[in-house]
Amino acid sequence: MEQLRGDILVVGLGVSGEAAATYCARRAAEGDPVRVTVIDSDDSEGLRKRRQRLRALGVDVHLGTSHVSGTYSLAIASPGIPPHAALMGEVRQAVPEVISEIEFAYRRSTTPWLAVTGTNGKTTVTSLLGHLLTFAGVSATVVGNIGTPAISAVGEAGPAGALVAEVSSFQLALTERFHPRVAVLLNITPDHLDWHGDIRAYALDKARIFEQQDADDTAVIDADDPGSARLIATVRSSGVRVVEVSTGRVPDGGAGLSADDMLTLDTASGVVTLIHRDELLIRGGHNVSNALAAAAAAHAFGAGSDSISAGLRTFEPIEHRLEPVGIVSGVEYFNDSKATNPDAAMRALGAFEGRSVVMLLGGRNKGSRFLDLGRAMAEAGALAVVFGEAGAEIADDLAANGVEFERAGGLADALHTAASFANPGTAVLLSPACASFDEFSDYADRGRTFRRLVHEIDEGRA
Ligand code: UMA
Repeated sequence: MEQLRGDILVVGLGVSGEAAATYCARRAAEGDPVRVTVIDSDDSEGLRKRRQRLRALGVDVHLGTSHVSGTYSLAIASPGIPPHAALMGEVRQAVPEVISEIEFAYRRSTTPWLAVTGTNGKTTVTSLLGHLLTFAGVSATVVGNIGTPAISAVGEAGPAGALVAEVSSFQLALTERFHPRVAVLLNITPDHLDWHGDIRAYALDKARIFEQQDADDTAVIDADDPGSARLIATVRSSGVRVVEVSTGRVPDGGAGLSADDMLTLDTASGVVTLIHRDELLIRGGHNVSNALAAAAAAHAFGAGSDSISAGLRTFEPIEHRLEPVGIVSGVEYFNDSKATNPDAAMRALGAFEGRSVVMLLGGRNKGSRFLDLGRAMAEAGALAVVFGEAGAEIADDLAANGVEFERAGGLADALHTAASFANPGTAVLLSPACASFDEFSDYADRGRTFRRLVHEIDEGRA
């Protein structure tokens, strides 16, 4: 790997900023001619702890300012900083090249990458893909938006390994050379409009996952979702092999569900039947589609069908995604805290067809409307408890669809309200359709709190 050179500015001291700065500092300690500075417009106790760790590595850290001073050749921007933030304006003025941490990690790595994006399902598909590759004997490291910054894994995956990255639209927006050998696009529905401005800009950033791909690469694209299906022709016309995914048919050369509900791959050497949809441990129609996408990506990377089938059979539900957290007095509770937009909440509701459901909806709105969700809830006969900052907006859209709901203050109040009227056999589903930041540090904090509160009800402590 060539030496890392120049004056680098890391913008934002979240987990990815700290990982990027640590990597640069380590390269400097190894003798690379590089200097690294970090800037963050906030100043909190958590950030000061990070500053302390970085200072010990010789990194210069500026907190509580959006003013960029000094000269830099490259800026590595954290995904959470929107393009319209004052800090980004300053950075663009002062630094000739601004890239994301994922782009930086890609430039510094020598292993092949597989990347997964989409509005919803990307964490599940990324973990499942990592699991399938591991079953196939590939030493796969799962990184990116899922939690572990890609740069901290660079150098750790051996020469025979692969990096499997969950990539968000924020991370893709600032890529240039990012070139995954296998790229997966699951769906594109409105989300993060406060960051991107509008759905068009959001979709263009998502499509950047295919930008550098060529005839040796594979693009796995969901053909059932109108937002992602729209890109199939364009990607195919650029010479990339496109593997379509559908739960309504088995596409030519693609991955699909057969008439007898078998997950099936149409490969160059014939049609391969994997497993029956009921053998999946992850529930709901959207997870059949997720499983097909992961299977297609693993196959494109060389995994055999037997190991793919075995991996599909053994993949367990992951934390905060339709995670069963307990049954109290016959009422079953599910933690789907990762559903931070209305489309994700609708998909979660779809996994409970034919069951009585109470949804806990609320948190901080990211610029969404909840009318489609309200319509789906009315059709399913689902009830709701709305809570948090967005509670009133959600209530209006549910009322417009005739959905019955109760109002609550925060999450704990919402849970207790739901528990007080849910009948045995009902599923109480935290699939909030909003971000968590009005009450929690992130969706995981919200999910853990929910789990704890359910256990407290179970133990009679609440
Ligand atoms: N900041 C500024 N100025 C600003 C705005 C922010 O200085 O104007 C600073 C903040 O004070 C903060 C830092 O920038 O210290 C922001 O860090 P960050 O939000 O980019 O967060 P990280 O901790 O680096 O985490 C990021 C991803 N966060 C986001 O995209 C918002 C994490 O995804 C990811 O797991 C992590 O990198 C490792 O790759 C989280 C997420 O919410 C889970 N993702 C969104 C989603 O899934 O919907 C896309």
